[in-house]
Formats: sequence, C-alpha cells, structure tokens
Amino acid sequence: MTMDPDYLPFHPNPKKPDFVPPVGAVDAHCHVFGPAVEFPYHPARKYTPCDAGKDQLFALRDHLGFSRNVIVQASCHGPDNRALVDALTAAGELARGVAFVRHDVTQGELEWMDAAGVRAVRFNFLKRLVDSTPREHYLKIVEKIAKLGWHIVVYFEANELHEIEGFLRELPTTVVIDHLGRPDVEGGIDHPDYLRIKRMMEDEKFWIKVSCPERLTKAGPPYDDVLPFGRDMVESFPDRVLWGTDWPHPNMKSHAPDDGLLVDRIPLIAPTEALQRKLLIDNPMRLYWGEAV
Ligand code: 0GY
Repeated sequence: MTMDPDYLPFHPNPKKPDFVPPVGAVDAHCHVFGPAVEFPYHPARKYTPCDAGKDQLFALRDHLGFSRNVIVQASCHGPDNRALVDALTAAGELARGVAFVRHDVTQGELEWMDAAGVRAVRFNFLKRLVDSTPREHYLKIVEKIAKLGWHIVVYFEANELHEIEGFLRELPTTVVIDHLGRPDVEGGIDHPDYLRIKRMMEDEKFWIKVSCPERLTKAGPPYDDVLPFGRDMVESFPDRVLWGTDWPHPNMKSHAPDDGLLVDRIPLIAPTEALQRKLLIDNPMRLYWGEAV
C-alpha cells in the first residue's frame, strides 16, 4: 500500500511548544493511520497516506505536553475501525474515539467499540473524502447509537452547510462540528456562511472544534488569518469548544504543519487561563469521559 505520490507526510520533528498546556489537556482531534501491514487501508479509500501509528501519536502527545487524545476514524480506513480500537485499547483511560460506521453495523460491533472507548460516530459530508450516504442510512445509524448514548461529529464545508442544515438541526444527539465548519477565511467573520454556523451554534446541542488553521489558512504559517474565527467561537461559546492538532494532517498540499506551532496558537484563540481550561480540559472531559468538571 504505497503512499500517494503527492501525499505530504507529517512534520518529522515538531518544535517543543512555548505554550505549556494545563495538566490534563486533551488533543480532541487526531487520527491513526495503519500501520498498513497490520491495519490495511480500505479498498474504497480516496487517498493512501503515510503510516502514522499509535506509538507515534502517543509520543507526539507527550512531546506537546498533552495528557489525552480523542482519536477520529479517518476515511482512509473506511468503516474498518480496527486500528482505532487497537489504539484506544492501548491508551486505556488516556484516549476516547470517534468511529465511522455504515448503517448495517451490528450492535455487537458497536458494543465492541464502546468498550474500547468510542463515544461518537462521524458523518463526513466532504465529497473528496467519501461517497455520499443516503439520509435513511444516517437515520439508521442514529437509531443504533442512541442506545449507547453516543454523539455525532460532522465534517462539512461552510459553503455547503445550507444543504444539510435542516438535517443537522433535527439530529437527536449532541453534534460536534469539525474544523470550525471550514469557513472561507477570506470572507471574514461577518460572511453569511460563517454567520450561519454561528446561528446553528446558538442551539446548545452543537459544539465546535476550533482546529485546523493549517487547512483553512490562505496566508500560511503562523495562520494569523484564521485567528479571528477560533477566537470568536471560544469567546462566544466557551463551554462548547474543543481543540485538536489534526495530526497526522491528511491531505495537506501546501505544507506539513509544525504541531508545536499549532499548540502555540492556543493562547491567541483562548487568551485567559479560564478559557484555556475549558477548551483543553473541562469541555472534552465532559463530552468524552463523562466527567462533570
Ligand atoms: C481531517 C481532515 C481530512 C481528512 C479526514 O477522514 C479523513 O480522511 O478527516 C481532510 O482531508 O480534510 O479531519 O483529518
């Protein structure tokens, strides 16, 4: 399983961040890829990444000064969640997971994932990453996960939100929006597409990840053009924001971001210790570990 010729591997030696995260901080969006010899990529995948296994993820967690991870099943593994479950099992209490499942997933499979620490499923609406899923299939999944008390993570682009907003609003669980809802940063925080996301956030069932400046930026590192969006969400909805590295940064075309630099951006979007604690500890612990903090 050879990596795609235009695939950019993750940064080989990220800096030690200047910002020291509070003890107990959670990286609430990252992935494991393979290794393919043990956990082959899915035949229907849209890209073949470089291997990025659990040991590398845990080493990065420690290097960055984080304590825990929320690991999100990536589309290159399709509905085969074995690499995710393997990583969660190895991490024990130090990780929780977000799976990708199909409507025909069995209750036994869901319970196997739940026991390993999976707490959510991801609905991915990006056409470049997945084939589209019929609404009735999503609803079948919703019905099945309700029994386990899981929530739903959604990945979409802001300019396409109008197509699915009604559907998202009707979902009966907590709904976490990936990567700020992928706004066009050149439009600024007054752009109608971004305001649509903010309006949706007023419903308390929605949460949002203030992640992925490296993917949203037009200006490049250190991602100053993305700053207003993360800061606006943290200040507007301090109890429903999450932060993550997005390591190993699949499908980056311009550059492989330095994860230490990404951590150094945190105090610029969450400027007080109280906001940092909510973003990095209280919020993810409440949602993924069920801890009232
Ligand atoms: C991310 C973003 C991307 C990829 C995936 O599941 C995935 O393959 O999520 C992307 O290409 O934008 O969250 O890692």
